[in-house]
Amino acid sequence: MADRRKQGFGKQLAELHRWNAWLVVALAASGLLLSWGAARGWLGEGRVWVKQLHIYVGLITGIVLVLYAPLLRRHLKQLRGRPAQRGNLAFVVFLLLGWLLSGIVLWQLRHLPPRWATAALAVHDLLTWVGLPYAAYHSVTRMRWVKKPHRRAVRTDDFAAADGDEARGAGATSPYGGGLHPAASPPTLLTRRQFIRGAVGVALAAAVLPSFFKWMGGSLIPASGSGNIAAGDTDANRMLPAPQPLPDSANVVGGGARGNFRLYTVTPLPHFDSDTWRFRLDGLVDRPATWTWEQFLEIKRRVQVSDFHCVTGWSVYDNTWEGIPLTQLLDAAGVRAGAKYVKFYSGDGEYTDALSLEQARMEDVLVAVLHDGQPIHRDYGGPVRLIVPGMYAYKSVKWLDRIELIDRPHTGYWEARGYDNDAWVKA
Ligand SMILES: Nc1nc2c(c(=O)[nH]1)N[C@H]1C(S)=C(S)[C@@H](COP(=O)(O)O)O[C@H]1N2
Ligand SMILES: [Mo]
Repeated sequence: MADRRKQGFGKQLAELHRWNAWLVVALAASGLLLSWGAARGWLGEGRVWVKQLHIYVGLITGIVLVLYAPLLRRHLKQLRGRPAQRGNLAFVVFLLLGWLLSGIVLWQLRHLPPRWATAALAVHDLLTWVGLPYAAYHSVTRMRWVKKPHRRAVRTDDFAAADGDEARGAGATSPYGGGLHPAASPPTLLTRRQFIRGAVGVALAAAVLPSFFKWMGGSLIPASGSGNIAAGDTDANRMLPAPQPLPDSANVVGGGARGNFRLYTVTPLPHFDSDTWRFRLDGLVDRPATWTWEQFLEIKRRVQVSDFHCVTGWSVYDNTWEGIPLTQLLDAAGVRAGAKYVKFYSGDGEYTDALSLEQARMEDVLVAVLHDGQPIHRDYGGPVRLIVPGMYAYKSVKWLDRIELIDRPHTGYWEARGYDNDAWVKA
């Protein structure tokens, strides 16, 4: 009678564990795909679907947690005297809750202040850095071949058996009951299991730690003045002469950007040379114009400090941008009466976006040439990129080389692939 109940409980746990494992696999795969910058171009519209999938699967994990909640007390009781198992359980529940809550904030970020998204993304990423290697270690070291040969035959539906002291040995193969060695083990320096565990742990650490520390340095602890978009010798662009910063820009009045840009592109990275680079302003204007680099550098610039928000949750605060206010360029060109929208073209030949004329005339919309006193690096849109601080950064076209005044709406690159045309950042 009591045995039946125990067996039912064990089955329930095993079922939840299996569901949870597969959900985590699906979340890891979709999440890594989403965070992989280079995949943006070939994913295209698929990115928006993968994101939806990631969100739905995440919410289902929430349901699994809710179903598990009433079993928690009994599960903990069952694990009494097994601190390693309890620790594992607590850590897994902590991971899942952390992922879920930060994920909900990221999912709803358009309705929340950007600082929330910044914090949620840091949590989501950190848990992923720690949680995925842990999950990989957890599943590999519990695979049957890692166990002692004589235990290979034991099946996971012995969860219930793990409840009874007499069955602890058998429970060793289950995710809830492992960790005990038979007293009769021959005295070896390292058991086969310890060795494999150690090897798996070392391999995972070697694979993950270098990029983890890189991420720590960049995203988790946004160092002031670390702005990663300054052009160094490694800039693939060859734009001569270099633009000379205004005093406010040279002094970095914003104090230095806080946070890191994530390199996004939907094409192979383009590069530019001042000999062939041209900037055009045309369409419904009285005086269409084409500038060479040298001519372009003669246009009066201004310095602005503003925050930069990507709709995927990361932000870079306090950027000191120097560039030409778009409205100044528009006035110089003489916008015709029929013009209603402004279309922006990237020199990558693929990316475009658009603003209404009214939006384009907002005073902080900038055709930027310098960031924190340095030429904008090729990777981050140099030599010239658009900056629209009031909107999510998919409006901030990189490698901007043409502005066209048009009379009907234009659907930009990401908007055509499912992003909202309304990109306003809620303050
Ligand atoms: N040409 C071009 N411009 C672009 C993009 C792009 O992929 N190609 N991505 C946009 C998005 S979604 C963001 S968040 C920012 C990222 O800028 P960064 O690569 O300098 O970090 O650029 C925007 N402008
Ligand atoms: Mo973005």
